[in-house]
Amino acid sequence: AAAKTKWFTDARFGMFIHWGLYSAAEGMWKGEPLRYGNNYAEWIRYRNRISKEEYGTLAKRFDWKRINPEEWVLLAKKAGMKYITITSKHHDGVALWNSKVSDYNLTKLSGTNRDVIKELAAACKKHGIKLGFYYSHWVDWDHPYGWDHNKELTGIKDEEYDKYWQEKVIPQLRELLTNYGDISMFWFDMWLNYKKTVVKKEQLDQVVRLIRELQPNCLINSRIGLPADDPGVDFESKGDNEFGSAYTAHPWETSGTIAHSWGYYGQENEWKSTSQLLQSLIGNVSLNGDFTLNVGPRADGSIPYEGVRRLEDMGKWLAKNGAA
Ligand code: FUL
Repeated sequence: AAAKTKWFTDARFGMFIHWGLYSAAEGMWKGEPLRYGNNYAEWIRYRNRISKEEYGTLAKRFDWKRINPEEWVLLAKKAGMKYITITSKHHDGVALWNSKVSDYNLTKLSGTNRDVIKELAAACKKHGIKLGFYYSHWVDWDHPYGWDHNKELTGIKDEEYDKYWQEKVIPQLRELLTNYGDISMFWFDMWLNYKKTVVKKEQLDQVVRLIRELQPNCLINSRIGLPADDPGVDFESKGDNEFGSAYTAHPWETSGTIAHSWGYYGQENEWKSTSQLLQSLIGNVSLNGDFTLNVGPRADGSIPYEGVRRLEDMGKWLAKNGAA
């Protein structure tokens, strides 16, 4: 296991990208700001109770002439990052790639022939950056039987939830593991103990088996919902912006934000300083951990200046100190 995770513990610094239909909403829906909750702009479909059809129209706001995933990769390189993890499907249920499993994907909704996941995979390969996928396996606000917080813990029947799992999760993961070259990691996202939800251990094990079979070198994070010492887990992911407090021998990371929201938020005003971000990175590294720092590009693919500036400054600091 140690050989498999060596690149990850050596990498130390990676880029998270939250990008999806929510990026086009910018944390505002029909003049109404994001409703009260965690203030995550990528949650707007759920928070503001947007219908499937209306939410889908956000795809028309994507500026395909401007969108260029290679720019994200070049920025990651400049910052001294070694891997990129992108939201292939967030809680909204929309696939960023041209998925045959569900037409509710960015390519089809935008009426473009572009597949950003394919383009990002090519750019990562070209520039020697590892590519990983965030995939919201547990929560899906789109599939009729996916986990939706309206239904909470008891509103979905076991058989229904398994239908979602078998007709969406498994086939979509298969697509991602088959059509995009080497995938360095899957970053799943579950924050309750699965035993308290409708999710079954067998379903999580099924996902692990599929990944092991199709891409044996692909790493799996603990937020799949299994304990950190389960054989299905290769590295531990801490909570959002939760940094290390003690030395841990096994591989682990913190994913964190430059401001507050992960997805692009037009009203964002909680930017952290470069020194604060560097301190988080150095702190984690001193405890054997990684830092996966998020950017939230706009619907035209551009990353806000505040983010670009901080990443460039971090890269300069790392280069000056011989760590890039
Ligand atoms: C959380 C999600 O709910 C957020 O939207 C974000 O993706 C973060 C990394 O994980 O649990």
